[in-house]
Amino acid sequence: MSHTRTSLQLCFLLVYLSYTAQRVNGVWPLPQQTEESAETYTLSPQLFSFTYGNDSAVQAGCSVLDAAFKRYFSIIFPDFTDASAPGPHHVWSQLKGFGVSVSVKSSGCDGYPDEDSDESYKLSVSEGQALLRSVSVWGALRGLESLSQLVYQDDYSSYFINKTQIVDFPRFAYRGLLLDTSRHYLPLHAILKTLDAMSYSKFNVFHWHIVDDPSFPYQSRSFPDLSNKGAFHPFTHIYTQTDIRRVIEHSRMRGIRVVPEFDSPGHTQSWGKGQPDLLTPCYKGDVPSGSFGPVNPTLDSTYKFMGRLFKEVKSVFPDSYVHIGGDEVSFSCWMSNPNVGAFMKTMGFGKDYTKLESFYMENIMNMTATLNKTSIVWQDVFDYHERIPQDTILEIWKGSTVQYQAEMSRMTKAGHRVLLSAPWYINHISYGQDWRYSYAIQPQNFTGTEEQKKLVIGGEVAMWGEYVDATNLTPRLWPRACAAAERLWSNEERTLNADLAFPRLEDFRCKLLRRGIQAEPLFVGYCRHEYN
Ligand code: CP6
Repeated sequence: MSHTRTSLQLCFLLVYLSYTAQRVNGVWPLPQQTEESAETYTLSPQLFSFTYGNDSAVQAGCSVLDAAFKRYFSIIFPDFTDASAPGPHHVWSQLKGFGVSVSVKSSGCDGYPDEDSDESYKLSVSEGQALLRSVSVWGALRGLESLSQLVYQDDYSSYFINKTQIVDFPRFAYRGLLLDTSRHYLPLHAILKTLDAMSYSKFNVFHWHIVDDPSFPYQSRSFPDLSNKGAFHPFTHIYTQTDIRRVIEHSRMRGIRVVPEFDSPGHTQSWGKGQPDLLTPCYKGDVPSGSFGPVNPTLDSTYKFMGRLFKEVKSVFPDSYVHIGGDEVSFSCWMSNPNVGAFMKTMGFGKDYTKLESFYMENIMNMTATLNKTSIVWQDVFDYHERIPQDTILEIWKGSTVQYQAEMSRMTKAGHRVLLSAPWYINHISYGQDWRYSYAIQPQNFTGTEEQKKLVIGGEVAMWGEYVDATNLTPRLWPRACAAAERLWSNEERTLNADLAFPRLEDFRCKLLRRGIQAEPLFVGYCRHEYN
């Protein structure tokens, strides 16, 4: 009896093993529609090619896709080198070729992705070929990513892909990730690597919280003293204009927008070192105490400086959005300063310092509007300001689920577009599978009309930098950020169950390792190719 049971179990085990050896696979984040069949094709790197479809509006010479074909070839065939290529042609002749034909409907390879980019694509994998169709090159990039995730290897390192049909598009247009390069400087390679990993999860916005209280690493052309005096180190811990161009180009090649944040009037201690008279002198009694508070909103010179800074920012960062902060402004220094008091009186603000704050932010928002930029501000600005320009995007970072849902109701009722970040502060860590909390978030669960729900343009994973530098950035981000990536890309109904997502995410984490991203484990287990 026990003998029979054992062989029965063994039989199941073998079936299970042969199944997993074939395929644990899938695409992360889950495509909107996938039809997969058991029909399997063998791929060989020697006979695999990417081509532009005859009817494609973009052809060879398209910078974005030419480069993507090279990248994805290496991703799909990670252990292929010319040296490992079999020489004699009779070996090849046993293998069939496989061509990926990419057809893009509208022309344009040299531009930047932006808020209205079409990221949809259709992918059809059949015998000997894959057809990838998209409206824009940005959609083609998303399709190439999905295609690369469909390819798998057996224990003998042969490559396979199954017959598959995918129809896919993002649920939300804005799927962001915030990096904070002020609390700790992140070297260029760490930022570029993060951009690579973002593209694997179909994130499309890099929110660069580039400066803050502790350091000012942005090397400004107009105001070089900001980084000369405000960076942790004036030569080694800065982002030069060349560095920034590299970040923007690396992002563009992956369909990722770069939205810089120059946060003011709070969070600006480091600005004061290189820009005299910018910050408010705090007073102790009748005399300046020697310490400084937020940006001084009472001086013309402040607005002249901010105007020139944002004019430069516009010339450096091509995206139509710019983040202007506006969070966590402490009033105590403003309150201590008699000149600020006199200004309050002149302006008729009484003792209401939120009015002063509003006055300042209004000036900044007018500047960015004049520069044809859409402003993003932290939720604080909405909380203290009665009338914000209608097209300002509000980013929610505070509160419990109940609190931020109420906030989203109010903001969208006022007609503002909103971004949700509060539940995705993944700089916070805890013991266990905290990706499940991120996965459970439903950004449109709040009281409001369909019109209001449409004003949720997406969300952001935030990696604040107080306890994060290049040593721990990657494992803290990945695979935890992937949970939000799926929430922001995929169909809500098809991704309700985290237990169903778990094996797919485990598999995706192994893919990240295979691609050189040191993603931390989700739980007990192993990857077939462990590269750490
Ligand atoms: N820096 C800036 C921060 C934070 C914010 N703005 C922050 C606040 C609370 C937490 C995490 C980050 N470090 N400039 C708020 C948007 Cl828990």
